[in-house]
This record gives sequence, C-alpha cells and structure tokens, in this order.
Amino acid sequence: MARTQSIVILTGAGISAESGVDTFRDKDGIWSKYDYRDVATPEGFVRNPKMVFDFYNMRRRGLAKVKPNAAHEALARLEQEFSGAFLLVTQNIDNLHERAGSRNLIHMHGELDSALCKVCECRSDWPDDMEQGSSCPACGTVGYLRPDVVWFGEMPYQMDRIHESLAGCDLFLSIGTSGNVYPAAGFVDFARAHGAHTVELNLEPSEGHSVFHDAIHGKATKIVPDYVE
Ligand code: BV8
Repeated sequence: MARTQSIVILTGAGISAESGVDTFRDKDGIWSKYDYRDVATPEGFVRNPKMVFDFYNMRRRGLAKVKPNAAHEALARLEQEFSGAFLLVTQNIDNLHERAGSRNLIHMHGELDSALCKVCECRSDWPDDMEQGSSCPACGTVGYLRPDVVWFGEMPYQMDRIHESLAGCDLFLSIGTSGNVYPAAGFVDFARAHGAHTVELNLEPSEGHSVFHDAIHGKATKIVPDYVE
C-alpha cells in the first residue's frame, strides 16, 4: 500500500463469523432460520413487533458472548498506522469493529446497541429486552421505540458520505460479504468506476467477484492480517 492515499473498506457478516456471530446466507445462517420479511422489514415490524423485538434481543444477547477476532484487530491496526484517508463501512450491526479499536466507522445498516424513537427520532442505548411497551429515554414516549437497524426497503445510513469516500479512494477492500444486498453490493462498481483498485477478501467468491481487480479467498482471521501486514 506504499502509494495508497485513501482506503475505503466494506465489511459484512463474514468478518465476524470466526467470532461466533452467525452469517446470513451461509449454511444454517440467519435467513435459513428466519424469513427476512418477518424480522427485517418495516411491514414485518408492524405485523408482529414482538417477533422482531425477540429476534433482535436474541442477537443482542449473543453479542455479550463474543469478542473481536484477528481480522477486526488487523483493520483497527491498519487505521491507526495508515497516514492517508481511511473509512471503514460495515453492513454488520454488531459492535466488534469498535471493540477492536476501529474509529472512522459507519454502520450503514444500523447497530444492535442502539434504539431509535419514532417520535423524537433520538437514538439511545438499547434497553435490555426492549419490547413494544419500552419508553424512550429521551422523550419518555411509550411504545414508539424500534431497533436502530436498516430493514429491507429502508435507506441505509450515511450514503452521501460513503459515496463521497468511494469516489475519492484509490483502494477499495470488500471483506466477508456475499455481495447480495444493495446498495452495499454496488460499492465495488462505483469505486472501480472512479479509479480505485478493488480487492475482495472472502471465504469464497461473492456474487460480485468478477468486478474486483483482485481476490483473496480464505478465512478472514488468516487473509485479513496477512493482507494488512
Ligand atoms: C434500500 C438488517 C432503497 C440488519 C439487512 C438495488 C439497489 C438498491 C436496493 C436494491 C437493489 N436491488 C434490490 C434492492 C433492495 C434490497 C436488496 O438489496 N435486496 C437483495 C436481497 C436483492 N436492498 C434494500 O432494501 C436496502 N435498502 O435499497 O433502500 C431506498 C431508496 C430510497 C428511499 C428509501 C429506500 C437495505 C438493505 C439493508 C437490509 N438490512 N439487515 C440486520 O438484521 O442485520 S441486510 C443483511 O444482509 C445484513 O444487514 C447483512 O449485513 C447484509 C449483507 O449480508 P452479508 O454481510 O454479506 O452476509 P452473508 O451471510 O450474505 O455473507 C457472508 C459472506 O461471508 C459469505 O460470502 C461467506 O462466504 C463469507 N464468510 C463466511 N465465513 C467467513 C467468510 N469470509 C471470510 N472468513 C470467514 N470465516
């Protein structure tokens, strides 16, 4: 990376897999146990809020049992040691990147640790076992808290900032994502069109693997530290 001035990294569930966090589309993944239309859409939340709260409360309780792995730590080291512009965009709603020390980080699909009030639009820490009757710590309204998570059909967070960084980067890394979900899956096209060198680091070729200049396949805890060093 000697001449690299600006790096944008996109991560997906695969970077947290070896920490023990379930991925979505692998065998026995989350979408093999839940229908995304029930638990990851606004319509599903209106239809059965308890099912959605149970789904996210279960995943949040799981966070307490896992910790960052060598791949998360390698990206935090890269950010600290790299002198140019650095942005880490994650599709993950776990908190493993920040616990590994990453700072310049965007959770484009939201965060398990955060609740959003539909009345005052304030974000607050996820109350333990949040449910329909939980009140907003900021405005006190009862029954209007939801997971601060981007569901299908909702606009991911900070897209302008992400596109601005993608347009200006000269290296784009995609780590641990199947390339199924847009607009994240389109970032490689956008970065490449703006002149970036693009590399995929994943267990296996993703949906968009042919768009990347280079690809490194293997487990994240091995290939990411090797690539960063
Ligand atoms: C939107 C909620 C518009 C949080 C999730 C074209 C353009 C724009 C939109 C669309 C489009 N076409 C279709 C759409 C709609 C839709 C979409 O993309 N559908 C797909 C399924 C076709 N997109 C949306 O709805 C998005 N919103 O576009 O809004 C809009 C415009 C204007 C105004 C309003 C709205 C919203 C998308 C976000 C949805 N939320 N989840 C949560 O519960 O977690 S998506 C869900 O998939 C997760 O967030 C996850 O992050 C994301 C992507 O999955 P991955 O991270 O890639 O995980 P996956 O299991 O798939 O893959 C893991 C990979 O890791 C595998 O490749 C595996 O091989 C690898 N791996 C495994 N182990 C390891 C490993 N790699 C290395 N080491 C290992 N050990």
